[in-house]
Amino acid sequence: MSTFIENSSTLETMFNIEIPKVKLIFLGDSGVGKTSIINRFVHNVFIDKLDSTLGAQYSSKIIEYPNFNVALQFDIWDTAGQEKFKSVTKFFYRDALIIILVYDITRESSFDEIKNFWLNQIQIFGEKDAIVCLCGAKNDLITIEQIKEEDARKFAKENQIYFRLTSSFNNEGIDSMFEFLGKIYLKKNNLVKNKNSFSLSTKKKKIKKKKKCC
Ligand SMILES: Nc1nc2c(ncn2[C@@H]2O[C@H](COP(=O)(O)OP(=O)(O)OP(=O)(O)O)[C@@H](O)[C@H]2O)c(=O)[nH]1
Ligand SMILES: [Mg+2]
Repeated sequence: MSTFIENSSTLETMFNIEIPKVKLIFLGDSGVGKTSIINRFVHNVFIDKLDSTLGAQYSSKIIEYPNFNVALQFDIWDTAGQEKFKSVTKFFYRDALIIILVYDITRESSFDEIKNFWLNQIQIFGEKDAIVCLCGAKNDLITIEQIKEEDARKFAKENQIYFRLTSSFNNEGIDSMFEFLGKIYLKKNNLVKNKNSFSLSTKKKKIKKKKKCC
């Protein structure tokens, strides 16, 4: 179980702790649903007719992992999928240790682009030890899917990347995708703390207790 914390920036000063941060980038063709996933994760909203992202956009959110006594801040970069921005996107790969590659399950061409373009780009510009996840978006539209889950899963396995299905519309698979990738990042970088260390939750509880007795 993990908890999600909005308004992350003041937590470190409030509780005098250092929260590990990871840069995460979203890649994929225009209209596949990258911004919608981020909007759902960060603000829990779905906007039906979104404008295409221009350049790139930053947002952040912290997930707390009470079982690991640690929290992790995701510094999220949403990139623009439009053709004219593709050459700019490469500047965002630097230090991105989590990469989410998004395709639209109802649009085969968006999956072909992952195979023929985005994976190559990651190999050229991406950090060598980045955690990469293939994400099939718009899973609420499964009745008109063009890419079968088993084919996408097989492709991910062959390329040694993780795989997740999401729907921003239904709020399905999004929190769990971030939670899952964050957990892999924490373990890979030995950031999981032992049970006796002083966690954010412990600090919050102590502060609450103090308030009661004063
Ligand atoms: N049914 C359904 N529609 C979705 C979903 N996610 C996004 N959409 C629709 O797809 C459109 C495009 O989504 P965006 O999130 O803007 O796509 P994007 O990948 O950020 O596109 P660019 O910014 O152009 O790169 C949205 O306006 C929504 O109408 C989803 O989970 N289900
Ligand atoms: Mg966008």
